[in-house]
Amino acid sequence: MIPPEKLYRLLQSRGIGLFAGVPDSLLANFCAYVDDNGEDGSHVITANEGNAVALAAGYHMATGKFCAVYMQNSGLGNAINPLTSLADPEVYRLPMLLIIGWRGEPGVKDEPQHVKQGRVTLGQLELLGVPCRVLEAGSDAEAVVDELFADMARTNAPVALVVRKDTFAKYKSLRKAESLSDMTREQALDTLLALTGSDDLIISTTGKTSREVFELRVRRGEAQRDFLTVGGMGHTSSIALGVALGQPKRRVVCLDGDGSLLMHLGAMPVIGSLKPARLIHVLLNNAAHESVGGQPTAAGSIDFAAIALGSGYAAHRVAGDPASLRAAWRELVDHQGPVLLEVRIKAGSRDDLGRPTSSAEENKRAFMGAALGTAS
Ligand SMILES: Cc1ncc(C[n+]2csc(CCOP(=O)(O)OP(=O)(O)O)c2C)c(N)n1
Repeated sequence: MIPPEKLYRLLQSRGIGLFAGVPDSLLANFCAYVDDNGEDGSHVITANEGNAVALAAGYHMATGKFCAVYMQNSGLGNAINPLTSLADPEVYRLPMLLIIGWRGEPGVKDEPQHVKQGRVTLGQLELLGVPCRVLEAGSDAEAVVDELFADMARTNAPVALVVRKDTFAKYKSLRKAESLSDMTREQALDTLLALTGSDDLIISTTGKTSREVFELRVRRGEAQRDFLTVGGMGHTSSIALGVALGQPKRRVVCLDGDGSLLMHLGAMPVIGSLKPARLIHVLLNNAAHESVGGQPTAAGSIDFAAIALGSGYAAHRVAGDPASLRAAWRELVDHQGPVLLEVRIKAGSRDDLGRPTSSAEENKRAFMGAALGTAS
């Protein structure tokens, strides 16, 4: 296995002066190392992967140096537009190194949302004309990096390092998680599920939130009927908006994460301008990308009341324990929406947390059954 430090130092020695990206579980040890060593401003966790590509473009133009942009391969979709119409040799020709975690690699068992993306990752890069090399535990990292930098010197455009599962040796983050409250996400979700009614339509966000919602339904002896946004991170609130527009009489509860909300924050003013009256947007704020290793988001110091109200939401409440959560819910539940309920939680989850046992399509059918009143 490759010690994260080794790759980090190697990249620095080849002219990488900035690291930027969105964390990935497969790259978690590397991301943690970068985070611990980027206090001097040489590391930025961006809201989405396209932002990181753009940041790399600006950094290169300002310094002549290069930025390493890390991401899960799911994030390639967010990056494709700035890669194709900004950094590409047919446009501005802006060099940068992409470091892409290869979830769903063919032959490696993974969750349904990663299978297609894993299969097409190398093909997507080829189609974009981005030279790429694969890095794995047994790779000669120096040789691979040198080949890639030779490609970058030749094209003066983006190149990619595609990283296989279990490539990096363990690295324990030195960062101390700052808890926004003592409530766990699972406690908050349990409290919220108890407050919702059987007629409410629930859409939950990517990562452990949806895994916990799935398990809580089992534990509560209730049928699965919530839409679990296992892929498409950042789009949960837009899915919820679509549901709210389609079913204006039903209460729609969007269970969002702070990383997810920030990824496509532009959805909020659109929700605010359309004013779906029965939409409750719940933000489970742990100020971290907890599902993929706990790397921080900017949400620890953001005034979500100002964002919500400034975006046209009708109200905002904040809660930090089950009692205040119940009180805030009571105040908001019949409020003319949309409303934002910010639930401050601590980072962390059960070690034995499982994954949905039903397929994504089964989940969709269960949700549609609840929405259309055809549930068995
Ligand atoms: C486009 C995209 N980028 C990155 C990921 C990897 N990913 C899955 S969950 C997650 C963190 C989500 O953070 P947040 O919404 O704050 O929820 P938390 O995990 O803290 O509950 C990330 C980065 C992804 N699935 N899709």
